Amino acid sequence: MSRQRIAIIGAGPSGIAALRAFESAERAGEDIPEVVAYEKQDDWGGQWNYDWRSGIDQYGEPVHSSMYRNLWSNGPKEALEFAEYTFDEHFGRPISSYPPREVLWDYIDGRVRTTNVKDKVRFSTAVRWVEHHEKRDIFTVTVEDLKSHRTTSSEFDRVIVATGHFSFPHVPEFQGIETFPGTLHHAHDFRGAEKLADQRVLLIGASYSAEDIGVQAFKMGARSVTMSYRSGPMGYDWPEGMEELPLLERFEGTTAHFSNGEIREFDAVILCTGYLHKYPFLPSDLALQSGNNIYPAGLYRGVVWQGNPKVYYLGAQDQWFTFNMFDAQAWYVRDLIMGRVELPTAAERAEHLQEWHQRFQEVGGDADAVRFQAEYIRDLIEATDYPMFDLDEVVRIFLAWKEDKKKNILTYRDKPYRSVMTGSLAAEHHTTWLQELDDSLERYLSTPEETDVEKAV
Ligand code: FAD
Ligand code: NA7
Repeated sequence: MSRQRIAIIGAGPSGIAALRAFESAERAGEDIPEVVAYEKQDDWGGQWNYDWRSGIDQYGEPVHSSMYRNLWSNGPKEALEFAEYTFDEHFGRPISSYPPREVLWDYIDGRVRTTNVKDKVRFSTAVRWVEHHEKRDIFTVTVEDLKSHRTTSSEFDRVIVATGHFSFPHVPEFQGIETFPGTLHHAHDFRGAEKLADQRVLLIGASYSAEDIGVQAFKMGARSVTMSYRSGPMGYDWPEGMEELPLLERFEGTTAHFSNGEIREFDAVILCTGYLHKYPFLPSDLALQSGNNIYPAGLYRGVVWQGNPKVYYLGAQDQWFTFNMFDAQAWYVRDLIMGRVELPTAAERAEHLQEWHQRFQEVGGDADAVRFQAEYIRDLIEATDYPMFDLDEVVRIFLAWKEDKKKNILTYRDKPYRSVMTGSLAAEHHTTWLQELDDSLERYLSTPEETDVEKAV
């Protein structure tokens, strides 16, 4: 049999996990398929590869990353740590539990920096179309080299979709919003809160983006921060100057009317209304259609496309766990592809899907959702040689994190957690999140003199 050819679309944390999974099998002496990854950005890291642009990038492509300059991890790093490459190994010493974006990019990159996997990535190359040929059971993948404008097609036996699902903003209509004269954009285009100083800011939505952009705006001196919820409030003990109101009903110029009859004036509005699953390079019979949830329909074990089991998705679920979940998925998909794990029949897969879908339907609340995702990951790891880790302890870390946020939404990022991989306790950072205004890797890893820390205060 000729060597299989595998296309990986996207080289964010999920695509890199797939590359790493094959590389580790190769290191163990196995013959691996020929793997080609396509990444439309000039470098890898996906969301963690910060782009100062918003809207359209230098090649005329939609900007991928929704991350902002001041972003720090929104959950403890101990919950996302790779089981086979720890933070201690990468940084050579304990670091704090909530590193800034650049530090996490460095960690993702560090795991594969010294391997040959970067050679397998075609950077600045956008996948334009994927077509499955029924008779020959192969895929044609058509890509554009964004630098040379050359379009080429190649054939593959299987396709791994790892393009993420937090890049295409969901932009609902609000009555009268076209009359709002202040600054107005979606969280996807938000790059930093500095210019919100002294502004009256409205964030529509009640999830991670609203919460974090809200506290960033507060930190940078916004005059007021209002967050508007549809289903229910986040309910944190917000500091003075921050508030939650029910759904926004309509705008009249700078005035916003809320469903409880309250009225406020705003200078800036940011829609934190989530993202769409969108795969413009896939025909509809291969494209996942889903809301942002932890068990998207049609994906056996969360990764195998039921409509064509030679198409796989990584990272398609809403995420409590992130990097280590992508690894568990990538290892499982690799083993399916390499024949180390047997793919059940379509009927068996449908039954499994139904069973897990039922379990997903019974999830009631966040703590349950975290446990569900932990069990999902356990099921994947048990089928592969990815190192099992203490998932129950990670669940406890997530639950403690949620308690920390309830206690104080402005200080939760200062708390250290213990790694389930190494047992080492995170360092206390030299500067609290609220006082730190320099989010760079250099500053993060520095050991500033006491006077510098005082200066930052
Ligand atoms: P992505 O990171 O989105 O990577 C997908 C890659 O596919 C990108 O590099 C993109 O350029 C490429 N691509 C897309 N389309 C094409 C195409 N047609 N052709 C070629 N390449 C393509 N997670 C955490 O663990 N902690 C956090 O604090 C955290 N904060 C977040 C904050 C924001 C604002 C957002 C949006 C997400 C955050 N996340 C966080 C979740 C984040 O999505 C994951 O950590 C992770 O980046 C997902 O990895 P991925 O590889 O699946 O997708
Ligand atoms: P999420 O987590 O998908 O949340 C989207 C939010 O937007 C959620 O609170 C929704 O309310 C709200 N929403 C959606 N449509 C509307 C309308 N029409 N009106 C009012 N509110 C609406 O997206 P985020 O951007 O917060 O987070 C995505 C990722 O980025 C996440 O993984 C983080 O790590 C960073 P609902 O609860 O559905 O009523």
